[in-house]
Amino acid sequence: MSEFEQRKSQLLADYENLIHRPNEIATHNNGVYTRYKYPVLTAAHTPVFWRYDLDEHTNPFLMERIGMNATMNSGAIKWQGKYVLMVRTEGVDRKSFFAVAESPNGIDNFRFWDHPITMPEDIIPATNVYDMRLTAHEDGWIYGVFCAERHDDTAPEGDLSAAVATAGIARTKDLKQWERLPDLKSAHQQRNVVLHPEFINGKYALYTRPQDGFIETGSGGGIGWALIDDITNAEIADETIIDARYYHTIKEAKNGEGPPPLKTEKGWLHLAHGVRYCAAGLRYVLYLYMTDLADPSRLIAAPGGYFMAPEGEERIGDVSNVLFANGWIADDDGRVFIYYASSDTRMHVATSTIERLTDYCLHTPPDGLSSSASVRTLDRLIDHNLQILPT
Ligand code: BGC
Ligand code: BMA
Repeated sequence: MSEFEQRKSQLLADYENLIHRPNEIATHNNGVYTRYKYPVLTAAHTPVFWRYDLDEHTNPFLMERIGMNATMNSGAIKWQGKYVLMVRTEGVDRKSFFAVAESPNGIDNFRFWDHPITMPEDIIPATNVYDMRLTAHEDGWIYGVFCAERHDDTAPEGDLSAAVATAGIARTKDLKQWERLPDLKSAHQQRNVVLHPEFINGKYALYTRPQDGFIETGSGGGIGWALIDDITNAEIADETIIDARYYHTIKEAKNGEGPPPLKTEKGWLHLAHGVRYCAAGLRYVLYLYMTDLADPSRLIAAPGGYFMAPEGEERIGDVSNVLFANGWIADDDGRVFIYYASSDTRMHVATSTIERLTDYCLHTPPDGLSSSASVRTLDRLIDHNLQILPT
């Protein structure tokens, strides 16, 4: 066998081993969720035939021709019995695109479909698209709402970082062919926009995240809520804040809805991210909250603090100290698969159940917003426990 052929078979064999590596439950368990030892997707999980030209005539050195940098912030859906991720895949050229990876069990054996998604453009093409939320809407379509980013041409000459974030909207019946609808019209820039799965008073409902600038939310007070008359020409008329940012909390600087909320007997269960500033930059953690079943814009539970924060290797990556989630899947048996990305680099899964997550939301003490309130809350639990524990 030629050297070329040998390396090629090695590459393909290593790849199959990686894809089929069984995942394992991580030992540490706090009763709320279970982490897994291995990421479910990394850049190395993208197909070999995306990265290498496998033809000896055109690539005699068997070099990587198109490098992949990261697989992160993925939408999720149970689709034809498979656990499907809509992966934000990022090339070494810093462009993100969407690609589907599916698994038979939700925790390992994720494999990419042969081709990435070809997403039709809106009237003004975007430079970068990312962080898609998949919503199976009761109107029968599967919607993908994602961030569409363009350079801000009103910025002073030479400022190449000024950008405008809008919500791109597309829909599909098969996750392959997409119909692009016009981007969301909003008085503010928008990132982290999510479509609610049900009609509310006959209208589409969006979780929004108004922001004054591309990075800074400024006057944008948190996660918003807006009813939309026509999804094929979506425009925000009124927007109310349903989950506010707050001084000296995990969501002081920004917050944003994660995946579409899950409907439970006790209310809508929401997964979101909260951001705070620190000397190391921005720190992104995940948190949960619940809203009323009949009125999903009414907050009914806000457990204090974070639900998950970066741990171990999760803390390090292209943008370190970040957990971000925009996909989860609830199975009929109540199991929940939480797909989260660490440090803008790789995808992980954590599992839990609707029962545990709602219990967590309804019985975790809320943030008392000061050190003395935190001590009072802690003392109540300590006193309760000391009555139970043998002296
Ligand atoms: C990046 C996103 C990031 C955003 C704000 C974009 O250019 O692609 O990952 O969230 O900037 O920092
Ligand atoms: C953004 C998000 C994500 C990213 C995060 C950290 O604001 O929308 O794309 O994971 O910052 O870089």
